[in-house]
Amino acid sequence: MYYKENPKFPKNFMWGASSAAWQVEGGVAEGGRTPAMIDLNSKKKAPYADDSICADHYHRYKEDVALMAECGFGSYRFSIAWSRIIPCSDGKVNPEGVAFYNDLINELLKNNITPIVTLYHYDLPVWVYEELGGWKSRKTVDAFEHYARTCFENFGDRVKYWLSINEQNMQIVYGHWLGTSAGCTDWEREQWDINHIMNLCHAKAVVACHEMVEGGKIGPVPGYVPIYPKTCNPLDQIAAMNAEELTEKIWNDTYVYGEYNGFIKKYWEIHDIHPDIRPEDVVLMKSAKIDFIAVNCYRSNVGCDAKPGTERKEYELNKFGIKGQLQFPNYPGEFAMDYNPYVEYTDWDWEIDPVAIRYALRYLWDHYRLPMMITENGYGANEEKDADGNVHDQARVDFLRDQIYQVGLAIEDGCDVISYNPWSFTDILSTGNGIKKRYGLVYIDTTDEELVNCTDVSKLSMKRIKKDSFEWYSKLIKSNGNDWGKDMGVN
Ligand code: BGP
Repeated sequence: MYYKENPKFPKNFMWGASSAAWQVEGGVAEGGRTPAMIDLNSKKKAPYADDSICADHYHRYKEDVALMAECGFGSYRFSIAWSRIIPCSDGKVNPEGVAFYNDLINELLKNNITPIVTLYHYDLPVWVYEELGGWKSRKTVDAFEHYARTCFENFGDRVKYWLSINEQNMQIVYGHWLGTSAGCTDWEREQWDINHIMNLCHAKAVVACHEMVEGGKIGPVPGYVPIYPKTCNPLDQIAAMNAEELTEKIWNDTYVYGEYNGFIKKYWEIHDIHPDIRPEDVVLMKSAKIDFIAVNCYRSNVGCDAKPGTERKEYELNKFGIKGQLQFPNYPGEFAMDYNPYVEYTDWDWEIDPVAIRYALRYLWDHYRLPMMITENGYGANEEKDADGNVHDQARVDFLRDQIYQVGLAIEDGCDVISYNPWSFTDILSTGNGIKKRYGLVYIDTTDEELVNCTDVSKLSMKRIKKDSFEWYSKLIKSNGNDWGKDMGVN
């Protein structure tokens, strides 16, 4: 179906928004939480703020949940900070950490908001890195299993939707940017060992969830960026397929089929890479049957032929929000990427491409036939208050409207989609651009400068200001996707 005026969303469709502990909570040294590697990584992103305060959700979660309820939320996707629950290598459970998430979960349920909980969103505890060897060590699999089981035991009576690992593919593909490569001297090789350890952690969590959580469902959270061929040159098509394999498909195949696909096995053989995959790992991975796929989708990419012998160029993200600073990769003999002349770009050179999300849902449904939920999608922008003290974010309204419309079309195409949770509810810390790159439906009245210079968080206003997108989204979701607003204009 190409076009439908008003696509229908299923009854009981869950509308909400999404966050991650290290990007929303703050309170990093409170309630018994110990440092995470991402705290250290976030300090490397100066002049932007680190994750010490973020949106101060740790202290203001009740106010935030009240706003979610006012907006009409049916779901909220957030993550648990591993080092709040298990702060040290002795494995002891931190009651204060458990109490914080119990309070948050209970507050959500009181407001009829279904919690969708990520176990791991980039925040490896420092003790796991220093004392166990981090992602390179098999000891981390046991530690992760203990952490996951602790979460299921303490929250599984009320939380039924669980997510294992956020964007494992991006943690490998952008290992330096996200800090996954800490301590590695030969990333080209070591990334595959780390990836395997992550796969084992994911599998352990899936098995434990099914064993411990009555009615519990669990899935992975791939970051999905559809890759279109630049032209109908068959070589561009193959390049796009190579890019698809090496940035996302090999992960999705592994989650769904419980084994590495032929493409990656051959890739390892050609590059003389030998991850330590043991017979018992193969059994574990096969036994971990996921219930759904959670999809993070913001943009698309264009793949094109990269001739052997041409100069290798790495993918360089746009780090400062000034258009034109992104560098696309050229991997000779594999693939290159390029700008897409058919779409607009954000200030960070991310493609504004609503059709990408329909493509993602169609692709994943066609390949894997599993229910899907959108756990991230959104518009990151430089934003300030207007003279009237409000934030008129028409660009975000346009972005969300066009994207949600395409989700609706994917549902009309026959895809099984159960929930939509854009990134993010309030403004929160971005992975590399502090609070300057804003995604929220709710503005947080602060700046990176204020956060960097703050010595006492209780003195900050951190006022929550509902943006225009909040009001627009509220109407849409309260009507279960019927009231698009007067400016409905579809692509
Ligand atoms: C996803 C991550 C999130 C989030 C988002 C936006 O890949 O799961 O943690 O930050 O991207 O990215 P950024 O903050 O870099 O704009």
